Amino acid sequence: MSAPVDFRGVALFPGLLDRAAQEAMVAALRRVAEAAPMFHPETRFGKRMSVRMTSAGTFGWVSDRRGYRYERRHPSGVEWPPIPSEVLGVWRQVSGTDRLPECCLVNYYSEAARMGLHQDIDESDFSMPVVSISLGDDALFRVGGLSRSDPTASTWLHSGDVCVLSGAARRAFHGIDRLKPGTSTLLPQGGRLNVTLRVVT
Ligand code: MD3
Ligand code: FE
Repeated sequence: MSAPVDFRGVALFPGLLDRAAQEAMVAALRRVAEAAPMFHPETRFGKRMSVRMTSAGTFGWVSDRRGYRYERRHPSGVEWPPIPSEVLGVWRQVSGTDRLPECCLVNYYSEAARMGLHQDIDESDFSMPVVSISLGDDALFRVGGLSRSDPTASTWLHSGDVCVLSGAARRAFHGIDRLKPGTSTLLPQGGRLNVTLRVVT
């Protein structure tokens, strides 16, 4: 494993997953989505998010008219499936902690989907990193500072790239502005899958 690239405090491991590893991860995520189908979360204002999501692990991230939160069950009432071993392997490789992730959030971006600038601050221990895995089409990732109005910088994330968010970057504002459709052949229908691993409690 080569040393990460520092991008505004985010540790980037470009191409950490080769094609075979990416394919195995997609297959594992398909099994997750069979047990816990992807859904479009709604904001508490009743607006549908453009990204579809599901989760694996003890907790999943959900959002609806009651607001957003971690839940032990999928909206259908079933428990979230276990985090795939392929995904846990990446966490072990890059997270630098012996704790295991409690939530594996899986985001699917169609060509038109985006994710507005936000912070991930629903977890209780910010000394625990977040690990993110990109699969499929290239995505324009934006990262700023600890205030929404801080200057931001952007970089493209490619299929197989892994990011580790720790230190100050763990609470930085970030988002996905857009995809570059047709840049990857990994997902037959195109689009992008992003996996984020978090310790919640
Ligand atoms: C920077 N996901 O799920 S991944 C999210 O590509 C999320 O789907 C985006 O933001 C995506 O919350 C960005 C990279 C990422 C993930 C978590 C972070 C960057 C982060 C947490 C803190 C700072
Ligand atoms: Fe986030």
